[in-house]
Amino acid sequence: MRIFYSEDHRLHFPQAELSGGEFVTPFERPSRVEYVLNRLKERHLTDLHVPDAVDMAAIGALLDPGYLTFLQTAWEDWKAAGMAGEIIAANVPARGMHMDRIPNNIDGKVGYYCHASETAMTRGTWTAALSSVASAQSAQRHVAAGADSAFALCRPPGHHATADQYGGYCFINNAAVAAQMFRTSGASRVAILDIDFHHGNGTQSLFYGRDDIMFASLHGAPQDAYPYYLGYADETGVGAGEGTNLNYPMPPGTGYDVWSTALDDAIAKIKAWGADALVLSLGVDAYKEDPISFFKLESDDFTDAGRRIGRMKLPTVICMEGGYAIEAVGINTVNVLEGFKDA
Ligand code: OKP
Ligand code: ZN
Repeated sequence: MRIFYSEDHRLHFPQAELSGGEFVTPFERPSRVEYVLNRLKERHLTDLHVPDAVDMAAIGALLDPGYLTFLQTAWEDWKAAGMAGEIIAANVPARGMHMDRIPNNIDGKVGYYCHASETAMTRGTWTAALSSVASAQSAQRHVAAGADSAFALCRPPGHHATADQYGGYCFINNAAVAAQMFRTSGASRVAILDIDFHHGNGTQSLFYGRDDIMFASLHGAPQDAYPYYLGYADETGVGAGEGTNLNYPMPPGTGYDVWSTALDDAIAKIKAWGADALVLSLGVDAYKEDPISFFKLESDDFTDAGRRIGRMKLPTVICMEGGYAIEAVGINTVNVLEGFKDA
């Protein structure tokens, strides 16, 4: 399996994440990637490639141009305004306020384009986010050209990012861009399966009204887990997209029995729908030791999950999302890949 990965992810490493009322070292940190790379090497998965140059047009086809310009220029504007620290949203347009008027002031702009203030931006965030989506794009092109699958070792992750908002450690929705590129390269029906512990609110929102891209997500129930305000089972799509959004929210303590039943159901529905390509949003934070999640998967369960997904026999782009029990992130991620390959 070809693996796409860029060192430029390192350029995104804010000093701080707002967590529990204090600033902590971000859970989403560069060393996560080191653990995955080391484990890939240990398991002789060494077909590593630097991604091709980013295809901005393919990103612009899906995301808001004003948002992309904001991401590109935010650091410069923040510094020009005399801000001493990293970019952190301190205010957002809340209930009863204007949702569609973009302030000129950078502090106002940041809140307009952000939905979760735990996520800081720093000097290299834009470059890192572009390198991450470039890996997803190269993986998609490799699969569209005939490979069974490819792994994009994306960092920062993407599934919380919408057409015009960052948050939840995500800036550009890598999986969504890859899915849209599958449409452009000839697939009629593309499914995105999201097994990260957190609901992929960004991916859901991008395709909610569309019948050509199905989204299925297994995640911590929004009553109990970030992103809190989306991810309920009754969110099934709208208009033409009705029936192509599948949410499987699950409660604290959920283990592999229940989780794999949801996975099987999602897989059956994706197959029945007739998907001809798959994008897997691969987070491994459903692991029992994950510091910010509450499912109880064991490392071996990830191998089994990979096998079940591999049995779909669909052309598949696998995009890295979350996973914060850093010692185990490599093992769990590579377990999914190995299960997938051996299916
Ligand atoms: C990103 B991905 C920690 C709270 C963290 C944001 C979680 C983002 C997860 N105190 N809230 O889906 O793994
Ligand atoms: Zn997650």
